[in-house]
Amino acid sequence: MHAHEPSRRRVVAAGHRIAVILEPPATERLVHLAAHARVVCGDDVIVDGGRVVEVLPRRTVLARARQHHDEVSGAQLIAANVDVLGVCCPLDRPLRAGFIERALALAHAGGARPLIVLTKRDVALDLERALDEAQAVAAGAELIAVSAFDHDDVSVLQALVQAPETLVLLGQSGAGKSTLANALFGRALQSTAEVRADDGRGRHTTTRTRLVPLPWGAFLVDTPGVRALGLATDQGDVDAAFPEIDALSASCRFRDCAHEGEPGCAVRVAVDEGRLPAARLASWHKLRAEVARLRAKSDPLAAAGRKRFEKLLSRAVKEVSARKRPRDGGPPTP
Ligand SMILES: Nc1nc2c(ncn2[C@@H]2O[C@H](COP(=O)(O)OP(=O)(O)O)[C@@H](O)[C@H]2O)c(=O)[nH]1
Ligand SMILES: [Mg+2]
Ligand SMILES: [Zn+2]
Repeated sequence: MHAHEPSRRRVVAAGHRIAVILEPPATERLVHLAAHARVVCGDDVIVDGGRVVEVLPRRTVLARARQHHDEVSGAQLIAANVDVLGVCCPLDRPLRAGFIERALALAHAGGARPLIVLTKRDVALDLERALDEAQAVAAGAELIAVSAFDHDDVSVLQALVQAPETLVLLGQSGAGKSTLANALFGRALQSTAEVRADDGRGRHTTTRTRLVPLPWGAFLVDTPGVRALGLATDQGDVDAAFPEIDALSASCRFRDCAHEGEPGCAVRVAVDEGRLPAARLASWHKLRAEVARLRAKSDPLAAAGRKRFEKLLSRAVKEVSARKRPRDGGPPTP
């Protein structure tokens, strides 16, 4: 056995200069991060001698626009390598189609596969109606209705997240995320307490977002921070969440038609003829305006879209990999 052999590990939680990694078969270990290394929950990393020496390329990211005094100041990474974005909408209250549309744009921006999960099926106000309304905005995303207390329902969800895929559940408070997470986990998850550690220079904590291994080999990102998820997308991501509007706009007279009353607007015609719900177009306008506003505030993510975002991410990755590995087990290179 070589104690210092570099090994590939998954990050459970990360903080300033420390991270918790999964250590097979079933333990966790604290490792050090270089000073400016940006590592998040779900990252795949190379660990050597008790420190993270490389962050492997991220397949997907879950990010939100960082808000500071009402100003957008960049993208905040919440988790990496999330495969399935579970968009939770409770059936015990009216469906919020706008939330689904927003989440779909977010999924497209980060690369995760959206899965619409209508929760609390057992106490649904009007299941058929909710299914119809959700289907109307699903934009091709998979859609299921579940009760967290029904074993068969939970199995359906489980089958949609195959090992070693990673699931995150998004939704408003009370949507049933925790109850569903516990059902998937098989027992009550511990509350997402911060990990505190002392690296010899002071105390450090990780974020409350944590990666939880699920019994069948898949993973769950358990996070409290997705309730007020800002829109971290670009116009193309919004269009991806509204494929029928995107398709109609090909027939608009102007290539850059904003569907705001321009002559020859095929989208307006579709609304007038009842082929496109007016609320759908209103949502599209709202999200497009929001993205444009972010762009105006020169948010680095919204400003140049996904390409620029990926550039920022790869820079973050290089920051880590470029650091020289100390030969001993000393503190991380500053
Ligand atoms: N009837 C029913 N109640 C549920 C279900 N899932 C969650 N709840 C209840 O809804 C409330 C909020 O659930 P919780 O998981 O805490 O929501 P969260 O805020 O999204 O984590 C709790 O009282 C749960 O017991 C379900 O499938 N059926
Ligand atoms: Mg909860
Ligand atoms: Zn138009």
